[in-house]
Amino acid sequence: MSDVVSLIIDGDVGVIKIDNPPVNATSAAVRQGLLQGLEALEQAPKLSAGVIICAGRTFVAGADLKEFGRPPQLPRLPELLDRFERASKPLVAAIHGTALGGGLELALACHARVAQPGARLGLPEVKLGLIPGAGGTQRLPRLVGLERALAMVLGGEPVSAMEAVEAGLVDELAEQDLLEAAVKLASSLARAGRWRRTGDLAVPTPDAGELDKVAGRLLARARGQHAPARARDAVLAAASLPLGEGLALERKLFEECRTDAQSAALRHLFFAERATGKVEGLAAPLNKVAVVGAGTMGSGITIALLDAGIEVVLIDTDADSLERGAARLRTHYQGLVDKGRLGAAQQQALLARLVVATDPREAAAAELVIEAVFEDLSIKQALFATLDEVTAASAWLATNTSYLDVDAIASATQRPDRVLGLHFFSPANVMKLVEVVRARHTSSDALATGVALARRLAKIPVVVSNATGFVGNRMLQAYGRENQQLLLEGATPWQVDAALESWGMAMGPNAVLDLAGMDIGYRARRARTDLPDDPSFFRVADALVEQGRLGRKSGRGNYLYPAEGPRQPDPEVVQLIEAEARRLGIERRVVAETEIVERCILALVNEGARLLEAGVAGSPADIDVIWVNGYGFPRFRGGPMWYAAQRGLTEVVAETRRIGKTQGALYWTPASLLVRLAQSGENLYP
Ligand code: 3H9
Repeated sequence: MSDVVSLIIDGDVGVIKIDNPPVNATSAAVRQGLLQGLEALEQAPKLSAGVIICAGRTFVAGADLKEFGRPPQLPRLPELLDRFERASKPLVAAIHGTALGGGLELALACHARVAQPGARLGLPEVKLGLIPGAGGTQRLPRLVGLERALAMVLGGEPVSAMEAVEAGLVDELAEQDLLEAAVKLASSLARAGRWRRTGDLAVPTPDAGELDKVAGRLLARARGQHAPARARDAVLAAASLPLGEGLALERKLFEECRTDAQSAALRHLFFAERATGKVEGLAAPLNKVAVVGAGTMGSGITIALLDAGIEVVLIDTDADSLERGAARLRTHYQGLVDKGRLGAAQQQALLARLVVATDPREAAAAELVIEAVFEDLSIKQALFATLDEVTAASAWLATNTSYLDVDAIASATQRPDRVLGLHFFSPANVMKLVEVVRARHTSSDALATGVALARRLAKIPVVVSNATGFVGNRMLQAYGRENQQLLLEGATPWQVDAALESWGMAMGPNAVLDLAGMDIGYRARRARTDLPDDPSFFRVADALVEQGRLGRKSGRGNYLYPAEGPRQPDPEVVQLIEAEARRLGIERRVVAETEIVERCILALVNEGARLLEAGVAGSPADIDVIWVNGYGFPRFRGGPMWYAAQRGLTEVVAETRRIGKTQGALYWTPASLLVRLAQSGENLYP
């Protein structure tokens, strides 16, 4: 029938099979094939029912995201699915893998659903700034009720096949052969001569209070995003409007989402996050990894490795630190057991893969060593010299440094081609981002091995080149310096944080400093020789540290942290800032929220462009992935470089120059890449 959809006869049942790798998305060819398949099925007198099934690893995982932004091709999915629902013969969806978005909508338009026990079903459109646009918001509530439909559509998280059965979304679990079970069910519906059209069902009467609670909770989580509120309106319409009108409203709201810049930004990130994992080079499989340094970072990395089924030797030459690290691991897993998220047997199996040691020679059998010791170049160099001696010549050696020179660390070994950076973010078992650092001699196989490991740990690796602070922290410095300068000029830490948080940053820069511990940056600045000659550079942060205000860990930093309750502004901090500003001859004034956002974000953009120019970042999309996944940049804005591109580089350059008039050229000379692109009318993205 077509390359991607075929009709196979199984007794009196026609099996429409979709085979469109990698995820059977409903591309134009699939939609055409489905229509032809349905017509052929309806016209064949010998066939009394149909089954929709997919080849490969999954049921349809959604509309084809590559088609968004291209001219639409017929048949469109909503009309096609209406046609499926009104079919003259019963249709059964046979689900394995993931039935997501348009895929679940296809299943909802069928007359019954059979799923393998491991299948997952969901409407994740909000994660792409969309709402379900092919009947999902109208048909799902008719099967599972408004409350659950709201939770699934606004939250975007899939449910398991078992939950789907309990909710009434799936009719049957196929413990054995999926196709056989679906064919049997389709045949029996045909024999009975009765089948149910989802769209004909009434929406169960909701509990209004509960509805408000569910919607309120989910919308609060979706701060700044447009799609979830539209999704709520569409789902609630299922209860108040007849199907046809509900579908028309869904269509209208879907179109608003599709043309919204937020959706373009989120779809950009979807592909960008998948592209960063594609590197040349041969990745070595890893089964045994040593982690040196049992502090917070080392323990977090160890958890991530153990969770991925890798054997770990955790080494710390200080027996007390090692014991604290080991205790942290035990507490972590015990916590999961207590919450019922891990079985006792699994806990045992995980911990059985862990060995702890104080002697670096215990790294001898490791295929990869990840160093996570104190940020001090000479300590790291000495350790790498030792590791070079004690490990096999084939072992890879990685440093988790967040800003030190990886070339200098590699130079302590005889195998600089096998040395790389693996910059995890804290807490390393939670944060998705890993900067995989290419030093001067790092081989492509070493990079590929680092990237593959990060993927195996379910993280998002981004390859960056060796430079102080790499990409993420280098940009953080530019952003942080602007924050600090704004404080001296008249803003308060809570004002800066509130402005950036309401713009969408997960946490303001001053709250972040307090969380991370301000002494870390303080020490790093003391050790560096490349900082600008600028007496106001990070002066507020330094003065706070000098007063013993290290952040949360000391109970006070930019904020006060009472033993109970949330952080609080502290007038003493304002006095300290005023004193510093006086000393530096800076006259304080009222700083507007718009100025705060503009200066912090454009500083970020300009530094990002400089890193692109210098080849430290591989692409603008890499920078976006780093800032969204490592630094809380709002996803719905697509990342700093995407934001700049959408705003227009001519405006970005003009605005950077305008700020430079009062702030000076040291920080505010627009990156020549931006100037060049703006002049030639090009943009950052192809
Ligand atoms: C929608 O359905 C709108 C409708 O309501 C209305 C329409 C009118 N399109 O993630 P992976 C590619 S909106 C095109 O690495 P995994 C992906 O780029 C959609 N391509 O694998 C990658 O390509 P490559 C709602 C897609 O096993 C490859 O497949 N659906 C699509 O870790 C493998 O992907 C969603 O939002 C797509 N829809 O995870 C689901 N999906 O190899 C989005 C994937 O070249 N997808 N690709 O890099 C996912 O969540 C995951 O891909 C999935 C598999 C869980 C399916």
